[in-house]
This record gives sequence, structure tokens and C-alpha cells, in this order.
Amino acid sequence: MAHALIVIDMQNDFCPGGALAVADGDEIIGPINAMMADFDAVVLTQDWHPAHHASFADNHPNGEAFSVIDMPYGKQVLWPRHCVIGSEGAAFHRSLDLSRADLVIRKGFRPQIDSYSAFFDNDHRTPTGLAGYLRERQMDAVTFVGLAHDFCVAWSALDAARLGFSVTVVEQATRAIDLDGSKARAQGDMREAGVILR
Ligand code: VGL
Ligand code: ZN
Repeated sequence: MAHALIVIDMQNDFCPGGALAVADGDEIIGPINAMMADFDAVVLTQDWHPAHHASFADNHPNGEAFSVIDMPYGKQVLWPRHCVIGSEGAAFHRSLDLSRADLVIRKGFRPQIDSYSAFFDNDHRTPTGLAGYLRERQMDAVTFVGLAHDFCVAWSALDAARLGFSVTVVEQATRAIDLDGSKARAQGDMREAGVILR
């Protein structure tokens, strides 16, 4: 059974000092680097938004960061501008070991739709290609680490479970944004979907 490690969004903007900093987000980099050698494949994801992306609060008149709006594909949290294509904030944290990454998946580059999951845009339909990549490489188990636990990690893990992969999240190698109880909700949803939380 081949097993892939999928490292979600370990980028400057999600680390302390970044535009959408997750508390202590940089503390998990060492543990993640140490895990990489134990897997058959390592995939990194990179949140990658055009400047006019619809998830940015400042692209909406009176848009308030961390408020929720309705988009054609469902509810969307408005975020502070982050991970703009080519910016320093979108770059991987300099301590992350890039030498073992087999694949980098970029997501969130379509202006009118966000993409939390590594597998699909937030319409749950538009694929990133990751599922095909993993299947073609015969990876049937996937382990998720990275940022943020309650958004991109959880949405990726839930999609992976729906797609039939055997899924683990190593919680100590994640950190959460925790917006209105989103961390506890994500844990409940993941457990219910059969995701192993370690
Ligand atoms: C993320 C909010 C917006 C994440 C990305 O990586 O969890 N959260 N974009
Ligand atoms: Zn984003």
C-alpha cells in the first residue's frame, strides 16, 4: 500500500507575520520536514490567488474580512488578501524542505471561485487533477498535514475520504484558524467521514 504525504499551504502568508497568519503556524514545519522521508510520495499544495480574487474582502464593496457571503457555489468566507500569485506571501516558508516534493498543486487561481481542498474547487466539482495523479501513482493512502486544520486541511481530507482514499490527519502537524468553532466542527466532520485523526 503506497502512502502519500500531502502538505497543505505551508506558505508565508499563513505563518506568523503573514497576511492570514495562523497562530504558531511555523511551529509545524520541523515536524513536517521530519515526516517526509517516511512516505512514498510527497505533494505540496500552494494557495495561489489572482489579485482580483473573489475571496478577498477588499474586492467587495464594504466587504469585511472574516464575514460570510453567498456565492453561486455556496457560502464563502471573505479573507484578508493573501497568497497573491507570485508574491512573497504566496511563497513556501523558507524552512520547508522542498527537496522531497514530487508535485506542487496550485489551487484558487480561478478568480470567481475559491479552492480550499487540494482536490476540488469549492463547488466540489472542478478538479485540480490531484486524485488522478495519486491514482496513477497507486497511492491508496494519504496523510495530511499543514495549514489550516479547519479549512484547507479538513476540506482536502473530506474530499480524499469521499474519493475512496484511506485518510489520516496528523493533528499535531496542523494549526487551525478556528473561526466560530470551525476547528471542532472540522474534527467532527472528519471523524464522521472515516478520517483517522492522529
Ligand atoms: C486557507 C483560507 C483561505 C487555508 C486558504 O489554507 O486553510 N484558508 N485560503
Ligand atoms: Zn486562500
